[in-house]
Amino acid sequence: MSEYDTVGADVEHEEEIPEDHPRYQDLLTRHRIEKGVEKGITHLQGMHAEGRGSAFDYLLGEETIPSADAAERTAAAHLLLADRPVLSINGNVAALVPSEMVALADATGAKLEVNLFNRTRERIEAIADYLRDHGAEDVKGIEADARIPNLDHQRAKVDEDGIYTADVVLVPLEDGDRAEALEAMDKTEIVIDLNPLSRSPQVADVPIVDNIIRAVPNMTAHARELADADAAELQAIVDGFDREQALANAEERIRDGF
Ligand code: PTJ
Repeated sequence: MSEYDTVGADVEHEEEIPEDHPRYQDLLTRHRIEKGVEKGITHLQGMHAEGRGSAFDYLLGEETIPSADAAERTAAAHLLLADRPVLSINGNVAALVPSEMVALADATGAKLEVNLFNRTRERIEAIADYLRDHGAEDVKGIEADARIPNLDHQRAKVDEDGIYTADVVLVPLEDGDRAEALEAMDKTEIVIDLNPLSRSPQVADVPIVDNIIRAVPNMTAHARELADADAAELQAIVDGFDREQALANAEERIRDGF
């Protein structure tokens, strides 16, 4: 029996997962999603989404590949250049990276908005409370006084002074219909999704094919490093990014392993 055989499904606190376990990141994400479901912030379907993501992450080598790092730097530049940037939070995002999303919002001046695929008042409020527990001050998405055009009622609900009027929006782990509908509103759309073939990264201006637990802290690090950059420097980063190449590089890594 190896020392790791003791890491079972009944880990109560994430500190109990040994950091040197060969599948540490996977165990940590699974644990956070499970706790998110227990707390009422993550939908049960979030576990299925996590399983799909985990399979792609395994094939990517569970690391941030160079094209994903470039996408993360470009995303940071877009958020810093934006007039009204918004970071969208669903039940998986809240469970996996709550304080990291708050840190990214602080580093870029973006607003945080809870926006759910399976929307209920209880989950919206539980997620907003959870983000406040992790340092968020203002959390949007509760009013839901505007609608994304061409989407069914529940999934279309957003805040007028949040996603509806945002010029740049980060939508991690997003459903394809909504990613397309946001793109049709002419927003600059940044998507984090481990599956490069999924519709959301396919329609994004900046597709980030990386695990959200690595992508968000890396975006924050880039944003902090670029804090004093002028608009021309940020625009040069944006102009130098090739979305098609980023998607192709990720697919190549997944299919061929290099
Ligand atoms: O909280 P809600 O109600 O808004 O629901 C959220 C989920 C994620 C359940 C909902 O949006 C959904 O069903 O999403 P999909 O259609 O399963 O898409 C999720 C995408 O995220 C898939 O393409 C996964 O590969 C990807 N994904 C899953 N986990 C991660 C990930 N991408 C990056 N990092 C992850 N940890």
